[in-house]
This record gives sequence, structure tokens and C-alpha cells, in this order.
Amino acid sequence: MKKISIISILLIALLSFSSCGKSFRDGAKEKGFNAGIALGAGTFLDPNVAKIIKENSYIVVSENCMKWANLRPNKTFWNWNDVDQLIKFADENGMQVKWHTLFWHRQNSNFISSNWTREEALAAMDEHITTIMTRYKGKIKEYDVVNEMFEEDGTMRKNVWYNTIGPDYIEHALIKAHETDPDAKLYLNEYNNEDKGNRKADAMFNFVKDLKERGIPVDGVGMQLHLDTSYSYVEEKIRRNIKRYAEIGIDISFSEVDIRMPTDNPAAYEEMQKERYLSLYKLAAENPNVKSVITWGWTDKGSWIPGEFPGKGNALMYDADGKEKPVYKAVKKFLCK
Ligand code: 9MR
Repeated sequence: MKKISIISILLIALLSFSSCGKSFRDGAKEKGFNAGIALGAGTFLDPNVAKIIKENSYIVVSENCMKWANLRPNKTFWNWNDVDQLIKFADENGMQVKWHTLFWHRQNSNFISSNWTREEALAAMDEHITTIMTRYKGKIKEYDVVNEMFEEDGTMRKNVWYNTIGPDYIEHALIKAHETDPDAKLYLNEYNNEDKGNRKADAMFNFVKDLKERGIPVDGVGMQLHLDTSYSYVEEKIRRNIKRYAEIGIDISFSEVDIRMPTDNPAAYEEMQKERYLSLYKLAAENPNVKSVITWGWTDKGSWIPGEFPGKGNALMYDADGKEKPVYKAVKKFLCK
């Protein structure tokens, strides 16, 4: 009797530990890409959270603490603490850290001025790049250099850097970043840029192709992939886009993945969400130039979605109580194969 119960406990423990004996992140690694998670500052100091991150990530990124407003609230004070803590946690657990983001139109510091001359703006840009990339040389190997540089119609977004420096602000940032740390992988990150044939996606591809042809250092393109079950999803359009980037030697990161749905009737959308998550991980496994799949958070509790899209949520693979959802189990099963 005692023997039977010990055996059954062992069996249950074995089954619940893993269906294949591999962690989620090792399954992804074997398929050729890094699985990752975006983290709120200090969240990983909670041992229960740390356990989930360790199971699921070989790459981590900060949700906010590397942005100007958080890192440099004024001209002279740099808040390195949150970044340093994240790097320490990552180092201790065999993970890479990705920088998000050097330049963006949101979450900027008040002292960034639209009245700057081109020279003043270039000097501010250079100072930002060299201060960060010198400090973290060899520690941070991948940077989102510019985030969200296009409008939906494919024209360039008129952010403060565009307005003060001009359209060449991106190549200036890339050149300076490469000069500061030649080993760092330099990415341009964007949303709604995953489908070949979409105006923004095509504009971005042509822009990056032109940079490559002119010898400007650029290694990768981030496709944020904040998806919504109400939008159409065509796997083939994403596949074609990934492949054209492979042809010009550009890596891809699925950089901020989540798939939101209406929260009033989640059961109606869960199957669709599962298919789309699976499709993304399959695309990553199938295409060697897809280097990472990073989810924007891990649990529905901390997700940015309900704040920005009232009535939408349920977008991640762990529920609000930190429990694995069926979608997580389905993706893990695929990664285990
Ligand atoms: O998840 C981030 C949220 O906590 C911030 O309030 C928000 C502010 O703009 O930025 C969110 O992250 C964004 C990311 O940096 C760039 N892509 C879109 C993400 C969701 O808004």
C-alpha cells in the first residue's frame, strides 16, 4: 500500500514536472532560438517569479527601466540600479539581456527638447549611446537602437529625433552604437511590421535593405507582435517577410509577443489564440534567422493590455494567478518534440 502511494506520487511529480523532461527554454534552444520574457523592474526578486523566468527564458528584457524617463529622469542622474539588478539576475541564471530601447517617441525625459539644433540633438544622442554602451560592453549583447520609427502608412514617424536631426537620425544612431560596441547586435524594433505586403512592413524592409546596401551597421529587425484575436492572422505573410529578411542577412526577433482577446467571453477565443501562439513558435523554429521569441510579460496579472485596451486581456500564457494555461502547455509540447 505504502509502496503504491510512493510510486503514484513519483509518477504525478514526473508528469507535472514536464511532459518531455525539457524546460520550455531548452526546448526553444534546441529548435534554434532563445525564448524570453520582458520583466518589470525587480519582479524577479520574488523567488516564485524567478522560478518561472528561469524555466522559460534565455533572454530577458526590461519592460521600462531602460527607457529615458526611467533611466535618466533628468540630465545628470542616471538610475542604473534596476538595470544592474536585472543583469545580475540574468548572469546568475545563464540568460542574455536585451536593451529596450535607446530611442523612442514615448517615455522620454523632460529635458529632451524639440528646440534643440541638429548639433545639440546629435550630441545628446551620442552621449546617451556612449554612456550606456560603454558601461555595458560585453554584458548587453543586443540593443533595440530605435523603437517604432514608422507610421502605419509607411512614412517615417516624426518623433523628436526626426524633427531635430532629420531622417538620418537612425543611421547616425546605428553607426555610433556600432562604433561604441562593435560586438553588440543592433536591432530596429516595430509593431505591425510582420506581414509582407503591409505598407509599414514593406517600408521597413526597404529601409533596412537600403541601410545594408550602404554598409550601415544593422543586424536585426524586431517584430513586436502584439496581436489581437480580432485581427486577421496569415502565417504565410509573416513567413514571407522573415524569409526576405534572411535573404539580406537580417535577423529577426519576435520581440514583444502577446495575443489579446475580449475578456467577456475568453472561451470563444482561446483556441484561436493557441493556434496563433503555436504558429509563431513554429515560424521561429522553421526559420534560422529568427533568433528569439520574447513575450511581453508572462502573467496576465502584470500585462499592459487591460490598461491600454479596456475590455481586452488574457494575452499571455500564464493566468493572473501565475498558473500555466492550456496554450502554454500546447507550445511547450511543440518545443519538446
Ligand atoms: O509595457 C510597457 C508599459 O508598462 C508602459 O506603460 C508603456 C509606456 O509606453 O510601454 C509598454 O511597453 C511598450 C514597449 O516599450 C514598446 N512597444 C509597445 C509596448 C506596449 O505599449
